[in-house]
This record gives sequence, C-alpha cells and structure tokens, in this order.
Amino acid sequence: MQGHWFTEVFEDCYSLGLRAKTFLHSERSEFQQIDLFDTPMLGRVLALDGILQTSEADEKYYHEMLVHPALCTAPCIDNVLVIGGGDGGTAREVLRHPGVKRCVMVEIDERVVRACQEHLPALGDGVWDDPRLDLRFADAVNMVGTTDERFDVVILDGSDPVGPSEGLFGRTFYENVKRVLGPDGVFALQSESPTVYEDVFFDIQRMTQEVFGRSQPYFGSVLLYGAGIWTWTYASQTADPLALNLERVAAIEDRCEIYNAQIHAACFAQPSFIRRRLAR
Ligand code: SPD
Repeated sequence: MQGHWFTEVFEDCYSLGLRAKTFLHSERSEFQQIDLFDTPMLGRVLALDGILQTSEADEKYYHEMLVHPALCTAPCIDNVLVIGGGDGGTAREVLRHPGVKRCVMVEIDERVVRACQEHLPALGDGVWDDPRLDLRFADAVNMVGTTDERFDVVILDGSDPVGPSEGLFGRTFYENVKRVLGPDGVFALQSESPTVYEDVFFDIQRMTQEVFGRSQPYFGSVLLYGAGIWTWTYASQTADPLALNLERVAAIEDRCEIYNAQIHAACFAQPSFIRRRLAR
C-alpha cells in the first residue's frame, strides 16, 4: 500500500480516515495547523487542526446546502456577509447569485486562504477575482460585535467548536449577527451533526430560537464529515425558509449539482426524535 492514512479522531471514540497519496502543504499558522493532501477517493482535501474541512469531490454537498436555502428565500440579497469559509467554496456559491451586489468575507486566518488559492483552486473557482468580493482578514467575532455595516444575509462557515471557531458558537455571537442583520435578514450556519455533536446541535437550535425567535435545522449528508447526518440551521426574525424565490433558484440551478427546489422542500423535514426534542 502506498501513502498514509489521514485520520480525524473524535473524542477518542469515533474516527474518519482517508488515504492520502500526496501531502501538498503543511504549516502551523498563527491560529491553527493547516494540512492539504491529495486522496485517491475525494481528490484534494483541506484539514484544520486535524479536522477534515472540505474535499474537491464532495464539497458540493456542503457548500450548496449552506448557501442556497438562505439565498433563495431571503427577502433581499444585495449584501451578504460570509464568516470563515477560507477555502472559497461558500463565497463562490453566494456569488453565483446574480442578485448579490456585494459579498464581504471575513476569515481569521489569511494563511488558509493563501494555501487554498495555491493548492485547492477548484474550490474558489474564480471567486477571488470577482469584483463583488470584499475579502477581509479579521476576527469575525469582533467584527460583528463592532461594525456599523448592515447585511441582508449572514452565512457562517466555521469548523467544529474548538480552536479559532469556538467563539462562533455562543449566544453573544448570535446576538451580534442579529444586530448586523435587518429584521428581515437571514442567518444560515453549519450546525454539526445531531449524532456526533448532539449537545452542540441542540444548543445551536435553542440559542438561535431564543435570539431570533424562529429558527429551523435542515438536513443532508456530507461524506467527509461522516456522522450519517449533517445539519445547517436557518434563523430569521421574519423570513420564511419555505418561501422559495423560484426566479433565484432558476438563476443558479444549472450550475448546482445538489440543490434544487425539491431538495429545498425536502431538507427541512425533521427526523421524529429531533422534532420531539425541539418541541419540548
Ligand atoms: N466537522 C467539520 C465541519 C466543518 C465545517 N466547515 C467546513 C468548511 C468548508 N468551507
């Protein structure tokens, strides 16, 4: 056998492994360990602090589902804020919408962006040159707490709640996101797996419900993250996640490999154990 296994271990009880045929890049930035490697099964892969983040072959299952439910239902999509997402996949999906006038992307670690631009260019797919992209290297927790800017949609593309992403999982952060969104604004975030990260998933549901008054998880599957089921969460004071803007769907669906109007309707269906627990 050639190459090495890259293994992500979760709390010493669950692991995800991928054969790495070539290591492309490895560095310790100011914030985290950054690794990029090539795999026979999923193409090039990014890991941060040993946590698998994205792969060329299955990133569409994650990025399309993170972005399009919000962008296809928000009353207005002129100004979008992307938090994290250093590989470029989230900003790429946002800017597929011709109606987006400006996408501010706030990523804490410039080294992740630079390493992905060099070794994972397929993820950005030209987004770095889009004049609507305003890329900033800053701490988003601080930015949403202090900025006077306002946005129509905020998309949070963070890692698991450890290391630089930890501050993106708390009530104060959600209150500040609500502050930078108007009353009709929409917040979409990756919200982990109810099987592997049960407490984190239900904490996110509770806190976004309390802060926004309304929030709903939605469901899919991402091979790279294992766990069987993956979730994102849609939170808004007023916007209806099922009120699909069909014109916006039509404008992007030819370029999507996962997302379409039927997937949108289906992904908000809740497994019974989650529905019961959220109803309590
Ligand atoms: N368990 C890892 C979850 C990572 C979610 N974010 C991925 C970043 C892809 N742009």
